[in-house]
Amino acid sequence: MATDIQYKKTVNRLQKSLFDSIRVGDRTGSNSVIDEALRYNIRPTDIYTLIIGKTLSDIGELWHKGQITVAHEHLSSQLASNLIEIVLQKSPKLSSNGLRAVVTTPVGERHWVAAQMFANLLILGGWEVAYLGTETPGADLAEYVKSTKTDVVALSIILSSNLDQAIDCVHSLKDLEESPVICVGGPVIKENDENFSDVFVVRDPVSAIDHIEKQMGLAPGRVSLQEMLNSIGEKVQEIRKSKGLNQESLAKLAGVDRAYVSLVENGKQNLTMAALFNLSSALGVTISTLIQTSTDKE
Ligand code: B12
Repeated sequence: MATDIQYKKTVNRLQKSLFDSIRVGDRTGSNSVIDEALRYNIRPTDIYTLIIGKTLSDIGELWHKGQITVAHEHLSSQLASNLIEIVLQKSPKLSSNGLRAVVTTPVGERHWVAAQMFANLLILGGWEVAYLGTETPGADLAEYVKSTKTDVVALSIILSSNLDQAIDCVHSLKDLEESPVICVGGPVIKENDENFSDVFVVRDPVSAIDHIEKQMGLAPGRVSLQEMLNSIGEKVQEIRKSKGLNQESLAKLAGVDRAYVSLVENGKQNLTMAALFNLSSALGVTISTLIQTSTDKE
């Protein structure tokens, strides 16, 4: 199982490769970096924030220092947008939670990357999401939310000059008879801003989703089938190695093929109850040890 250190090293390496590819506008190269990240089971949130987001900030620094033109920056942003969608298409999604969200930015805010990422993270979490792109006026946003019976609205604000328009959105939404849960995020927002009272003001997308889901009464720590299979595979491999067994010997003890053990360890085998029972007995642990996910432990 990848340790935290290995995981972080892989994330840093992939971020550097992505920067090198995106900087020269290499679409194929940047797609392969994201494919590799998915193969290494890097979490979508980390691919978004630590790999793609960090790369765009680094590209932004070059632009800021006048080392690249805005044309280069635009190309980087377009490539990033494509990668954000690839992660969405290729990652396991939770089953529908029956809730609707809208994600957008207020008028004046043309930075869309964070909003697109947040929209996709909600989709992966089982939400039905309308991502409206940028610059939705408050009154129109409220009208849309009312007509679609939207449960949650998330706004991304990157420039402080757009705070007034964000406040306008919040007021329009709060004036609705059935006002949605509102969440605003971005680098310039302040938790104690009285204009955002009764609004979730959260910078980190993962805590934002946790907050929203708690507010909506959803059970914490839901995982997809694929995440569960990956977690079982990692657990089996970790315990097997700690007992000094190779895949062959574990297979013999559990009465299965070596190839089966390999598939299980790579999260590629949808296990039956009998297989789980045999593997856990061969490893000398209970079934619940194997099926406990990292979220259960937190
Ligand atoms: C790309 C980019 C652009 C592109 C935007 C297109 C696009 N791709 O979205 C373009 C060229 C259009 C642009 C224009 C401008 N930009 Co610009 N841009 C950037 C750049 C390089 C990357 C932004 C980005 O996508 N970052 C990656 C994302 C993932 O990070 P993030 O936005 O910070 O979001 C994270 C958190 O803040 C949070 N978050 C954000 N929103 C939300 C929402 C929710 C609900 C939650 C929970 C969390 C959350 O989660 C994200 C993940 O961790 C940044 C540089 C940088 N260091 O970020 C400058 C930057 C943001 N831009 C800046 C500026 C000044 C401008 C311009 C005013 C420049 C100009 N003179 O014209 C214009 C303004 C345009 C406008 N009206 O909006 C400044 C902002 C400084 C400030 N705070 O005031 C920055 C920081 C560059 C700099 N160092 O000066 N920009």
